[in-house]
Amino acid sequence: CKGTAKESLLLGAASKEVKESEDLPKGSVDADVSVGDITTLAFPSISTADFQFNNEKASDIIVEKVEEFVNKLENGRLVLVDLSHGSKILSLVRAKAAKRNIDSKKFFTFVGDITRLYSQGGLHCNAIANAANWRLKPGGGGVNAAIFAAAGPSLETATKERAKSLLPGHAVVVPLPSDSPLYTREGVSHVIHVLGPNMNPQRPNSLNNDYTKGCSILREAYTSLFTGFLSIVR
Ligand code: AR6
Repeated sequence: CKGTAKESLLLGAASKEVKESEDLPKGSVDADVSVGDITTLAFPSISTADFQFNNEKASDIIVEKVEEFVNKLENGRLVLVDLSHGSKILSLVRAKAAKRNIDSKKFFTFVGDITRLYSQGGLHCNAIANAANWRLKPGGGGVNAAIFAAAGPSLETATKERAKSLLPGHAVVVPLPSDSPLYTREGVSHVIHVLGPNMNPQRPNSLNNDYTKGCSILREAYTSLFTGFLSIVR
């Protein structure tokens, strides 16, 4: 899925090298950024911050689901993102992915703000995933607050046209209106909202530490997310 003419212009004008970090696996420098013909999904680790899901278990599920889906992407790649170089989930996933047969050009981790991956990190992502709340509302905290704030009010309107709420484990793909700063500045054409399992007793529908249910819902969440991304790529 090639970028639009507008995106290509944006990419051509602002093309820059990827800042390789010591955190990035070998090969991620090939995560050359400005390639319009590679479709990229950037996603945060669903449920592991505000929703308090166990990092070890979440990292197993991320690697399992990436391995299942990555080869279905002919010309696409998946990038797990977090804000800090000290991110526990990124290092767990990197270590576990390295032991599996996963192409490091098609899956890698990246440190940066998911709403600024192109303008600050030089990484062009066509789609970004949001760890949403069930009402699909702006605010709250974490990545949800950041994505809605960066996208501007048109994301809320576009989201409402697609879905009013989400069940845990489900995702909804929302095309981003072309007036959104995430589109014009970052080249993001789709936001995929996904609702993960909640282990935080202060938030709605807490699973009260039931990791049998929790793991099953988290698997379902990544399946819905990656299936949604595949529907854009095809
Ligand atoms: N860029 C990249 N990664 C981020 C960013 C960012 N701007 N902000 C947070 N992360 P969370 P959850 C990482 O809490 O656990 C919200 O209030 C973060 O470090 O956003 O699924 C919603 O409204 C972590 O690795 O999502 C829901 O109610 C990951 O993103 C609830 O939180 C997910 O952290 C969802 O909680």
